[in-house]
Amino acid sequence: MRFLDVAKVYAASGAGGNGCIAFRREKFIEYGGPYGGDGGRGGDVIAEAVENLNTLIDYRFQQHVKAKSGEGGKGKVMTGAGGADAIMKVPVGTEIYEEDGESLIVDMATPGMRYRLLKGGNGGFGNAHFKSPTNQAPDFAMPGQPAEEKILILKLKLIADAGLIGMPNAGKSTFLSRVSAARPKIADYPFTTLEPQLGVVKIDETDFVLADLPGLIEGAHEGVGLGDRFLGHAERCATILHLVDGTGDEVAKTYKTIRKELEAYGHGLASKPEVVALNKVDAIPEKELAKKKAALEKASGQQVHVISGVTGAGVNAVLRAMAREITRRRLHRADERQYARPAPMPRTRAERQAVNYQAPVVAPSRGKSESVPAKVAVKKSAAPVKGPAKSPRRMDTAKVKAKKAAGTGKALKPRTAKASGKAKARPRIGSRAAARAKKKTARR
Ligand SMILES: Nc1nc2c(ncn2[C@@H]2O[C@H](COP(=O)(O)OP(=O)(O)OP(=O)(O)O)[C@@H](O)[C@H]2O)c(=O)[nH]1
Ligand SMILES: [Mg+2]
Repeated sequence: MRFLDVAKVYAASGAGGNGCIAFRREKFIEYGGPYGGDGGRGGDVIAEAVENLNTLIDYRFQQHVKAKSGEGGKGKVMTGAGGADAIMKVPVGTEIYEEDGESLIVDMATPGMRYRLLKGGNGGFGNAHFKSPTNQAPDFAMPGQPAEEKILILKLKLIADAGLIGMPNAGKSTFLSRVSAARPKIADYPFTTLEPQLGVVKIDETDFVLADLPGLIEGAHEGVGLGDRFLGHAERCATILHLVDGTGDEVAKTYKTIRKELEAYGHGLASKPEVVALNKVDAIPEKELAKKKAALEKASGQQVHVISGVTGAGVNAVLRAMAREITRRRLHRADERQYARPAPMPRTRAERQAVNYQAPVVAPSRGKSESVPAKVAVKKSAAPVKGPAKSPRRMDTAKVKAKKAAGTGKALKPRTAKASGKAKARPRIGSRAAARAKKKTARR
C-alpha cells in the first residue's frame, strides 16, 4: 500500500428537508386544518481519528465526501427522516486545514477523537407548525436550510516518538532494521527510502516508535531531492537522531548542511533535542575516527555517539539517550494532563464556601435560627438582641405577646371593614347574596 500524507477532499453536509403543505381531509372531520409535517435534518460531516489507519490513501480514491440530505415533511404531520452523517475516518495525527492549507481547523491527535467539520441544514417547518387562532389555514411552509460545503486539506503527521534524520545513504534504514522489527528497503544508492517507515523499539523498560524519514540534501527546503515535506513527520517527535555517514570526508559540513535545512523548515524542529551519531564506524579507518569525531563534536557542540548499524556497536547507548528524552516528555505530558483536569464542582455548602470565601452566607431558615453563628445575627439587626437570634416576623409576634402579658398593649380587635378603612364589597346584582340582602332590608 502506498503512503500518502497529504490529501484534498471536497466535503458537503446534507441540506435540510422542506416543510410540507397539507390539509387534513377526512370523512366526518370537518375543518381538518393544516396537516403538513416538518422536513428532516441534513447529515453532518464528521472527522474521526482511528488507530488502524496509517495513511490517507483512501482519500486518493474518495475525493468527495457528502452527507445525506434530510427528507421533506409529509402529510399527517409526519416529520421527514434525517439525513445520515458522513464519517471521515482519518489516521491518528491527521491535521485538517481549510482550502488554503494554512488555517488549521482541527488536529486529530487522539485515537477515537471526533470533530464536526460541517453542519447539516435544519429541516423547514411544515404548515401545521404555523397554525394559530388568527391563521387557521396557513398555506405556506418553510424550505430546509441549505447544505454547507468546503474543500479540506488533510495532512498526516505521524505520531512517532523519535525521528531519524540525515543525508541519503547515511544508514538510517539500516539503523531502523537493526533496532526494530521493521524491514525497510536498504541499498547503496541515494533516496532508497521514499516514504516514512515506522518501527517499534524496545530498550530497557521503554518502548517507543522510531520513524525513518527520507534523506535530506542541501536545498531540500527549496524542493531539491524529495524536498522537506516529510519533515512534518518529525514535528511531533520528542527527539531526533541525526545520523552522519562516517565514511564521508567532511562530516562537520554534512552535519551543518542538515542543521541548516532543519532551521529553514522551522516548526520548532531545530530546537528539538537532538542525539548526534557518527555512523558506519566499522568502515572508518582507526586513525581518522578520532579526528572525525572531534570535528563533529565541535560542529554540533555536544557529545557524539560512534555507532555502526551493521555491527550494532554503540547502538544501545544511542537508544538509551533517545529513551531518556522520550521518558522526560511523557512525564511532562502526564503532569500537564493531571493539572489540566477541571476541578470537580463543589457540592455541599461548606465546599462552595471553601472555593469562594466572598460568597454570602445563606440566610437561616425559620426555626433553625439557633444554629446561626452569633456574628451573622449581629450583622442582620443593628440593635443587639438578647437570646437566640430570630427572624423579623417572629420578633414582632414575640413583642406583641410580651406587651399583652404586661397589660400595656390593647387587645387585638377583630378585623372589620370599618376598622380596616375599606368599603365593604357590594354583592353582585342578581346573585344570591344580593337576594339575601334585599330580604333583610324588606324585613326591617
Ligand atoms: N559499513 C557499513 N555500511 C553501512 C552501515 N549502515 C548502512 N550501511 C550501508 O550504507 C548504504 C545505505 O544504507 P541505507 O540504510 O539504505 O541508508 P539510508 O540512510 O536509509 O539511505 P536513503 O534511504 O537513501 O536515505 C547501504 O549499502 C548499507 O549497507 C554501517 O553501519 N556500516
Ligand atoms: Mg533509507
